Amino acid sequence: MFDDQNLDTMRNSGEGTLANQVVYIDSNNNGRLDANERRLKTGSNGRYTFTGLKPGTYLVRVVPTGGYDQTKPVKHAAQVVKVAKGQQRSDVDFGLTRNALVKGTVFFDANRNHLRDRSEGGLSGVTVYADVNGNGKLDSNEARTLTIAGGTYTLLVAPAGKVQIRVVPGSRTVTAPTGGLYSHTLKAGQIVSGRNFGLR
Ligand SMILES: [Ca+2]
Ligand SMILES: [Ca+2]
Ligand SMILES: [Ca+2]
Repeated sequence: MFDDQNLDTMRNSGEGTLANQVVYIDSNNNGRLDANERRLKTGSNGRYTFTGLKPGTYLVRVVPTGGYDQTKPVKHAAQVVKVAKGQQRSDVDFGLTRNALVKGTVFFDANRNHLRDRSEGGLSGVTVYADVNGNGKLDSNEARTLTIAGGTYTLLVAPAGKVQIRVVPGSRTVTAPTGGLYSHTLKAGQIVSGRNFGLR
């Protein structure tokens, strides 16, 4: 079990393991932990081990706690594990996260119509940030990112929660969205796209 901080469903360098998360064998495949189903908790190294399984196919799931939710497998799917006689499997990993992602584009709104017209390009090097305290300013403890070529950005909100997504317009003014911000209450593991900003 690993801490998928950047929600990419892989364990990257710097991403640790998660202890005390419940793993269970969903014998009746109802997506819930029922009273008669085997379960255990991940150890301090993030590992779990079910022993004494008969050959067969098992659905393994997690019950994330502590503000985490599942990123791997995607869409809260189970790990489907086939076990032959005498076989050991050590590759049945889960990714969980407490974070959320917001994606979008910052564009140059040349005609100030609040929309991105075909001729209007993206702006790179613009700061987009998570205004956690809602004061309209980028504070030192608030997550931020820079738009790249084409004006796109990916902002990691850690941990997920209530947030306003804003840009630092510099010498420009924000023409879109109306009010200059997006308000969200982000859940762990949530990815929100299309949060675009216009600057002029
Ligand atoms: Ca990752
Ligand atoms: Ca079940
Ligand atoms: Ca702020």
